[in-house]
Amino acid sequence: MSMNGEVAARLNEFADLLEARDVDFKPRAYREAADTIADHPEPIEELAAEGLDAVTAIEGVGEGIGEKIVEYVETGSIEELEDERERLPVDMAALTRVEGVGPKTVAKLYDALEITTLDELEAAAQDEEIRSVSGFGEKTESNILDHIEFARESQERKLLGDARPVADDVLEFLAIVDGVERREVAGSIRRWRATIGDVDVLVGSDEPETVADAVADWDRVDEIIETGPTKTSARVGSMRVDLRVVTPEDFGSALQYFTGSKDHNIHLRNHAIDSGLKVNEYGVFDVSDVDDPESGQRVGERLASETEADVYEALGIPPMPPEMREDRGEIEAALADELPDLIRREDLRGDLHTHTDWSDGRATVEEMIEGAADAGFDYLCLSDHAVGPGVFGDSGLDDEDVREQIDVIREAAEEASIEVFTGIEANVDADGAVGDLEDATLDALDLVIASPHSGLGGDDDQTDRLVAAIEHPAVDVLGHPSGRLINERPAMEFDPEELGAAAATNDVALEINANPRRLDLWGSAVQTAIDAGATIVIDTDAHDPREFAFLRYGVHTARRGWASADDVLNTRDAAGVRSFLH
Ligand code: DGT
Ligand code: CA
Ligand code: CA
Ligand code: ZN
Repeated sequence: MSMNGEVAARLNEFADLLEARDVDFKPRAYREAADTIADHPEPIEELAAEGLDAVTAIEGVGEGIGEKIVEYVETGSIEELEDERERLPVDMAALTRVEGVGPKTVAKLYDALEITTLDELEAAAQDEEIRSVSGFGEKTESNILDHIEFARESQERKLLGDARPVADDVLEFLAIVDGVERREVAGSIRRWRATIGDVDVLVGSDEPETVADAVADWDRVDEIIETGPTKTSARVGSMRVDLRVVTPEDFGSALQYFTGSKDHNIHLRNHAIDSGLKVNEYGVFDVSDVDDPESGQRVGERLASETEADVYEALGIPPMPPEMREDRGEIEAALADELPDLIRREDLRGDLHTHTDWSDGRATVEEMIEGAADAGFDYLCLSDHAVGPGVFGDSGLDDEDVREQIDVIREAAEEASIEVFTGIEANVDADGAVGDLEDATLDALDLVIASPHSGLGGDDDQTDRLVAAIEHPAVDVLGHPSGRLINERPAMEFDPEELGAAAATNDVALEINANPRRLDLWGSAVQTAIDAGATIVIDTDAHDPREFAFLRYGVHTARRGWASADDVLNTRDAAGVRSFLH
């Protein structure tokens, strides 16, 4: 795992501390550098090891910032940052996660009330102390109370995109450990939840000590948090990994139990009880008519434990994929023999939302096309940002740029082994208007994505805004519909059923944006939208060919939404996609 995220966090903290004491310009430069580094494909520690020049070669990283990065990689701290922290000794990252609380607010609350942590902030709001600080009122106070829980959760949960690679590495490591007969991830990571509390790993082995010793010696482990005969908890980077060892005979029932979700397991257990059975991490037991004469308790014959499929079958329930186990109707569907045939990675034939260096992408038109071909796609849509308000500075394409780019793409497409669609990602403004290009420009393109990028802060329902965008005659795809950035910006409020119905009526596909910071739409919203008749499209929003690898997060999110291949636009061939487009 690279240090890019960690370095970005330090730079952001530095920016916040500078902003807190009213320093101009610098905070913005630090934040932009932090964003670039967070997304940078090369490990920052490797560049720092090469020297300052390699670091400042990254766009937006000047000498001053570069030196701090090298200092951090070499020494683990930044002297100037430590000085700033002394001036304002608060948990800046946590406090500014509260919607509406910025660095300057943090500084004022520290000066007036000595608030340094989320807990102290919550206590002060509950005790009605904040309203007494000059410049604050009851509204701010209740706003803080409303948003503190989101802030707390977001500091505890990791992005799937950061956790999954760790889980993959653990599995790969276990493959060569002596005594490991079976191995699998469990918990939220196996269900591909968008955020992960900890990474659960299950091993089937008759030699638990050997396995525990091997894990403790693994060079990726930074700390052993606790270790016992059957469970080891370790810290790998910032991730907690819980590894349990069970006998190979118990592996299936343990896997079922530790995969969860908790709600799914509770429902399953109740179903078992109704059938005179008992289910736990050791198996399924028949307890209908067996009494232990000594204790008077019922004990039962073990019906299943070795494989997960055995466990479900012993309960009379067809097994369903882990992504569905959220107690959203999957047990009822299984009992009715109505489990959907979920989409798989290999069903997808192309990517319909990507960027190039014409806007804020990092690769050329040709590099993106080549990368898509290498990723095995049959087609690709290049959909750079259109001009308009949002977060892209002046990088968006205007009408003339679009016309020029269409020619460039057509020319590149002639050389390409895959089909290339011309597209644009236009901004959905606060009223749902899709700006700022001429209708003729939109009509000249193969595919138009409309995505909300601005006006995302509000709490009120945004269904009408999104439906208005869907109803725009040129729009083919609604991109990352909620605008959420996981742990950073909450999703806007909308009714997924209404959205799904509008999308179905207007032949617009709703996106699952596979970028792990977004995963937008998410499982439950996808499920509702599909039920309402909507077509889904799974896109990477790649800004670089390496980001085509995000696709798997989109596929598993679609599976969490019970999507089958038929529900997803980009399982069709290029001609099929074309016939869907306006
Ligand atoms: P996370 O780690 O917060 O992202 O979510 P999970 O689902 O991985 O939860 P975790 O790590 O606390 O526990 C792993 C699994 O163990 C969970 O999905 C289901 C099972 N489990 C844990 N506690 C309970 C419980 O109290 N009752 C039942 N039925 N199952 C539990
Ligand atoms: Ca877990
Ligand atoms: Ca756990
Ligand atoms: Zn995009």
